Amino acid sequence: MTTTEKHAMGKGMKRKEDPRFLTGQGNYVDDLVIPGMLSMAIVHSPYPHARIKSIDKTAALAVPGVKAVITGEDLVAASLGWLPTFHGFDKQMVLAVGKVLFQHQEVAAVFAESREAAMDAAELVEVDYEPLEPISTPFDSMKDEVILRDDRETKTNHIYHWESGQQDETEAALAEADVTITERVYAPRCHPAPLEPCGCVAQFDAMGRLTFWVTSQAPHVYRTAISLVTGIPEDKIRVVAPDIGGGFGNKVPVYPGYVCAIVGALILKTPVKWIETRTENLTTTGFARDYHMDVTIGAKKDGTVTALKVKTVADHGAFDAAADPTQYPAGMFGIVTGSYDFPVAFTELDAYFTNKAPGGVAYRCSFRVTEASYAIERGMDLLAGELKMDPVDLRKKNFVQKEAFPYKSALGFTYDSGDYEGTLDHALTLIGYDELRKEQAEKRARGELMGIGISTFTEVVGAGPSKHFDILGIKMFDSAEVRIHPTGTGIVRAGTKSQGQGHETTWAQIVAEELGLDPENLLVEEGDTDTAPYGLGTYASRSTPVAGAALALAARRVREKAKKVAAHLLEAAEDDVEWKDYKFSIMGAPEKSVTMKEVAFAAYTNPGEGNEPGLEASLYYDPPNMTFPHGTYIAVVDVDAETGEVKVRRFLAVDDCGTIINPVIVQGQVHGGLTEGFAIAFMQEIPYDAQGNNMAPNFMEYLVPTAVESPVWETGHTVTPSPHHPIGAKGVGESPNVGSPAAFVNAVMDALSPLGVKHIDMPLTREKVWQAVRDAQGAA
Ligand code: PCD
Repeated sequence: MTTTEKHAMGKGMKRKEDPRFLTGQGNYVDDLVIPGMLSMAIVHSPYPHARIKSIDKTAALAVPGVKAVITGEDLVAASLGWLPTFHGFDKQMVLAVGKVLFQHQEVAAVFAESREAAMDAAELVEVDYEPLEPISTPFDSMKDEVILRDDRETKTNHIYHWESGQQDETEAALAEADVTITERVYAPRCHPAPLEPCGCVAQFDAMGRLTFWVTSQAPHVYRTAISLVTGIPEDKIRVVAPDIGGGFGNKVPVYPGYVCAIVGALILKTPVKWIETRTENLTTTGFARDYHMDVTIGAKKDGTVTALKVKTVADHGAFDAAADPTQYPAGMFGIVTGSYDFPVAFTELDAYFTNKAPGGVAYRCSFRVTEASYAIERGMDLLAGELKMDPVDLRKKNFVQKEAFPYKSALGFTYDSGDYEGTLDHALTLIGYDELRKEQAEKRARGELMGIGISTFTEVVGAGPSKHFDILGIKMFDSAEVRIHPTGTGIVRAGTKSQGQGHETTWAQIVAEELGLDPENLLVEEGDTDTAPYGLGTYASRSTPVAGAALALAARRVREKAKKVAAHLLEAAEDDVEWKDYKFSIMGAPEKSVTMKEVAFAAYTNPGEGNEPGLEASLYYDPPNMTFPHGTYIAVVDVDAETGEVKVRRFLAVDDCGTIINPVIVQGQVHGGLTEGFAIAFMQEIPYDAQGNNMAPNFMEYLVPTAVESPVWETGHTVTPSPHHPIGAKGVGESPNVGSPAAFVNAVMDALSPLGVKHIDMPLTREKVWQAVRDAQGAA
């Protein structure tokens, strides 16, 4: 077996980047040390809503080593007071001027010779606040009794209304339905909480060129945004995203700290580093979810669904900094019809400002897909309960059938491919569903609470196409460049940026497969805007669907070029040469062949008359559609009625992400995402009290599961390739986070169903479960 055969597509090659990560030798932003570099610290507001009467810098400036303190007024004077948010509906104050709008909002930035001095001085910046009444819920906000944003022309806290689908038809179908269920389900405010918080280093060189090292999931977009905000010409900006310790959507937006660091480096003429603290990360940077969803499903007696209506109230905090594509204020929430063939559907959403941190980032989901998936998968279980049907039978009755693809949903998406029943059946066999139901019946007879929860989700990932998707007007295509060196090794670049996903391995495997080369010797480079082709970055599981396609096609371009050289080496007409078994050979005479390695050398030494020397290609890819991965997740839980403790005894995830590039990486992606989904279902929330205080500003309150708490994950796969992707691959990184919360909650509700408990909002903490059991017992 050649190394290509051993390592190319579909093989579980070990991650090429891991030796560096596993030996503590990654290069993160905070590892960068430049002589003379200053440290920046930020002053945060203790109040969620207050007027700023005055700011006194004197005591801070007196701290030894402190070089400067800047405030919002200083930035406004330099026309840098506001940041555009990525989808373009709103803007965000860089440093507060006049009023603070959420607890921990950035009020001033301090620059000093050491991090310690900067932090000490930040505590000495004296801000005189006049506290105002805060608004902590969108339901209070919508009354418009107090208008939070005086900078906006419209005097209301309502940000936007969005709707999709057939309202009248849906209402009519619901009125006629034999059975309807309605439930308000809340996807609580949570936070991506990457292990490495956000940070940056800004440096101007003698020629006035800015190099900006930053924890960014989208370096090119940052370069353009920085140019637009600061007026620095784009050619005078280099953005470098070095190794990143997890992004999860948190590192998509541009944050106030970045602007302050650049301003500091500019005025103080020395490099500036800013590294967030954990509390800053949890309290000021992009939160996720905070959607209150009223789900209504109508069905016939036999369980056939006839209509879906979902009405959402969204809490966007003080600024609408959701990182959604311009035309999609509620992201891809339209996937809320899920895997089911709803004849009609209607969804509407209203978003409001509150005195909470801004954000609304796509935490491991393609912009609000997790919320949508949770709503429909909970809804289907509630309907099954109402109809007294097994949730498996209800789902099977309503699945979009395998033959129906491409399938146009009632809310307008065209699903590319899927086999929902096949995947569900595979999962039922793997987990031994019938046996589990038997066991459950026995336990129930003994009064024990065992639950089985199912989620058969469909996702939409891989934005573009560019006619629908853009960030700040920049179209959501992606790009790749493949250069093969004379000795048959090469360098591969893409417009994406790994934050741990393993692109250094999978991108090499895609190119190796197309070119018959060894992926070990294809260096993958991402994240430096001076060298990478322009791309929109890595989030929304878009890298494989978009850049992955660009890589395969760029490699095929290289192969076309190589074919001409091969024809010259084989002394044959180009039309008589074919690419087979990772080699060029003469059609009908396979013994006469040349390898890509031989061709690569010839491309630089003996390309042949009329053939262009060298062996490289670059390509921009605008996908014709998105990809629609799906899966069946099954959770098995035991609930202790006395303590409210939920034990997740088993969890199986069967994913279908089309053609798999690297099964080991895919499994790792699924394990990681399930652990996050488990945390969201059972322990994580960023709640605000009625006074607007953030109640989970650190890891003592915001719980991150370790290996000790996490269940053992079982995985499986089915493969339904995407028909429009050059290698048939769909995204997978987000699926476990999208599909699992509903499986966990459905399992707990199934366990509690004998008591008559219908729904508890996440996180399902012991206390909440215990309380629900008590209330149910009390009522009985
Ligand atoms: N794959 C394979 N095959 C298939 C698919 C896929 O192999 N079929 C693989 C690839 O290549 C890569 C991975 O896997 O490596 C992933 O992919 P995707 O799905 O395409 O994705 P991406 O784009 O690359 O990435 C993104 C994602 C997201 S979205 C998130 S959140 C998360 C995930 O990813 N993040 C992270 N994962 C992860 N991991 C890690 N480690 N880290 C991190 O941070 Mo967002 O929207 O941002 O929220």
